[in-house]
Amino acid sequence: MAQNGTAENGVPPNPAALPQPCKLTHITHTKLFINNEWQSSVKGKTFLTFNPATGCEICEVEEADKADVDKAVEAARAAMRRASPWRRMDVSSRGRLLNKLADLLDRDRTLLATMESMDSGKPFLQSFFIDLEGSIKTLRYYAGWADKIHGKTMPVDDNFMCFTKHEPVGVCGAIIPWNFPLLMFTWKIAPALCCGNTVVIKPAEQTPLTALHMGALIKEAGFPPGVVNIVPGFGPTAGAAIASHMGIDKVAFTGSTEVGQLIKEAAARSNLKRVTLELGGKNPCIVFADSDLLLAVQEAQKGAFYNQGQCCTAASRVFVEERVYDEFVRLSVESAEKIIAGDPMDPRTSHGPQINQQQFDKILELVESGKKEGAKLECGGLALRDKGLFIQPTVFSDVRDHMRLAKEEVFGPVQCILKFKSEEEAIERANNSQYGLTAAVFTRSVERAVSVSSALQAGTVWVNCYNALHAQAPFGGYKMSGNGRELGEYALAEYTEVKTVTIKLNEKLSV
Ligand code: NAD
Ligand code: NW8
Repeated sequence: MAQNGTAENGVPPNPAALPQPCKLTHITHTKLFINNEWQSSVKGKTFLTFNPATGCEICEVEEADKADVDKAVEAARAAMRRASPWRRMDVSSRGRLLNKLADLLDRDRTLLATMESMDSGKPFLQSFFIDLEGSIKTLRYYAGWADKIHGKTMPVDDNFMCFTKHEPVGVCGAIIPWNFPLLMFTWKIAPALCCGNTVVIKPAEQTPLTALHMGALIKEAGFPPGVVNIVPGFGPTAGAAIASHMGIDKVAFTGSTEVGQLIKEAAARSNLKRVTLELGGKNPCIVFADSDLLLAVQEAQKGAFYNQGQCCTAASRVFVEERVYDEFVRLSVESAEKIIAGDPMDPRTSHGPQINQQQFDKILELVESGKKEGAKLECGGLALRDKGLFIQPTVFSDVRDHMRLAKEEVFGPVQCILKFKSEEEAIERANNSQYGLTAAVFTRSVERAVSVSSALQAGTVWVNCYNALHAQAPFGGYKMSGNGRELGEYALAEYTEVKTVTIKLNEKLSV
């Protein structure tokens, strides 16, 4: 079976054999999670969260503001204090707690996938098979690291013993987006916790529900109070309070480049807290004439439309070699027209709604700009239905590098196809961007795969595949796509301070 729950040949599998969403008539956890307790916000404010497939409200959630972030930071600092239960815990027990949390996600998998789909509009089967799977794997991967984080001993001279310890940074702030609410939650907390830090995390205002359910699971797993604190709220209030907080030692952010710049500035102006950023991309996908063309069409399409195009990894500039260009466009359009959009809870659906009106309007505006600037609209380009925020999978050919469609992050289901003649030209144009998150190459030549992937300025290069993410492999951006790495062993460095201890030994007898 393919990752999105449809069979590899495009025929929907027998729906009875697939997991089904559960009936969710009541959301249990809607308050702030601070010190392992459910708390009302200081100002008593709340906000609504909506189902983007129907436009209906789901529930009201307590809204954190600066005063609530202060309380969360106080709890996180207390949990970090010398000789606290968290600090004294044997390191392998930390790993056991993370594995226990993974077990609880597995137990509540249907509930979490249903909640994630209601709140974000993702097709249920994608939430179930991709987001839940990725979240569980991320927790288990870092659970394994908890008792393997150690320093080195440096031979200096005989009069000293010199070694390093990898200590936790302290209180880690995290600000996450709405496109992968649960997955990003685990990408932030898992490496932070396995290194012994404590966390104050703000989910996106559009998608607070799975994060709040995680609060319940974190408590049930047995994490001590204050180790993870969850403060749902808005960016300019709760988010900004995290970025500029004097009691937070590091902040990890995933979201837009503009907000990433604000976070880094606020971090610099407050206490120079460490910053890791995972921002946007305008990711090139280069298809050579010697590639398996059907595979390239399928993967580039998955890259463009996966999660309704709302991925920082979206394949938004597909460069196709002249000789196969017409065929690639024809096959891409034929395949895009077959994508089934609709109710995210229906197992046949692989395309859901955009997250909100603002994003929906921005995407349609960029589609208009493409038409005006002379790109060729091959299919789609319209809103679907009168209810919910659906946009047809859209394919543009004849896109040119100067067009807005080729420069701006669309964050919607819009595939832009561009033509190239030579390898050198493709590399140069692919790199001609402020961004550098991911890139993909389709070719049957190993030599070409190796040399082109070396030439591309991107944190991840996929060869003959797309969106192939693994908990073991680092992920992050070159250039304005971000700073630092998430996942893999590399992420541990972002969550540890290195302490050098130098011990003077007794004078040795002279020979
Ligand atoms: P955003 O950057 O505003 O939101 C991401 C997170 O940052 C949210 O939790 C938000 O509350 C918070 N935030 C917003 N303003 C803040 C501030 N001043 N200080 C601290 N935190 C703040 O993204 P958006 O407005 O939801 O989407 C806009 C565009 O961002 C999208 O069209 C897309 O291009 C990009 N985006 C990228 C990703 C990604 O995965 N890299 C995810 C979401 C959005
Ligand atoms: C962490 C993530 C994954 C995983 C699998 C399949 C398709 C798309 C994504 C994905 C551990 C193990 C597996 C995906 C996820 C996040 C972004 C973009 C694509 N992740 N996957 Cl930002």
